[in-house]
Amino acid sequence: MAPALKVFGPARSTNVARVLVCLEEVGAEYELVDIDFAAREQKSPDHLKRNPFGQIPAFQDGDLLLFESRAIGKYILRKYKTSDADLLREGDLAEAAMVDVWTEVEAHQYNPALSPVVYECVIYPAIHGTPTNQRVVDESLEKLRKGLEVHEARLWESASLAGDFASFADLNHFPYTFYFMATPHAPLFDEYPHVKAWWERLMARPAIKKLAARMALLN
Ligand SMILES: N[C@@H](CCC(=O)N[C@@H](CS)C(=O)NCC(=O)O)C(=O)O
Repeated sequence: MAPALKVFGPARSTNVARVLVCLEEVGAEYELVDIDFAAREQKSPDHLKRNPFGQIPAFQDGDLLLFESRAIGKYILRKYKTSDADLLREGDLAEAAMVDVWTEVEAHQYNPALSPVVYECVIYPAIHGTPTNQRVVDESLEKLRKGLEVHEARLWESASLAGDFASFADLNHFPYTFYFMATPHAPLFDEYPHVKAWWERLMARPAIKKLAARMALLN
């Protein structure tokens, strides 16, 4: 029987990978349904029912259709929470709040600074064949340095972002940082030893390792 959960979009897409990491962390069965970007399938009427912005990922659990990768991730972690896989910490108000804080930091501080470097150095050259816009990269790296100082200070205090436990907030950093590490700017992380050590611990998680192997680099 086909698994009840469906994720729409390829595993190499960063926002799809964010969802898949959560599924792998909880060990849920799922079906990955490809969306053909060359045929603009993401804008097709069928897909717009799943994601009204015509984007990936989309997610289906029976009659429930969801979009927005972070919201989908939270749904999965809530539904399949166990004592071994408790990545939202909703049983503890303060811990859950710290997971929320660092999830917001990833979405609104870290990702907007780091992702343009990934688009300019990895994704646009691979998909559109366009050269890297160095001005965009330089401006983004400057913002990223400021953000990494905050991460460094936090990870000097605790092993992971929300506390001394791995959480959804850590996982969310994985997809774009994974591709950032394939750019010429990866050595930037060496300047932040606690961030570097945290990243290496994240990369050692079995779910992350599995996804990293599937996110075939776009070259
Ligand atoms: N905030 C959304 C962003 C989704 C997004 O940007 N998806 C991109 C691929 S990574 C997409 O579908 N782009 C195609 C398009 O906009 O037509 C999420 O986290 O799910």
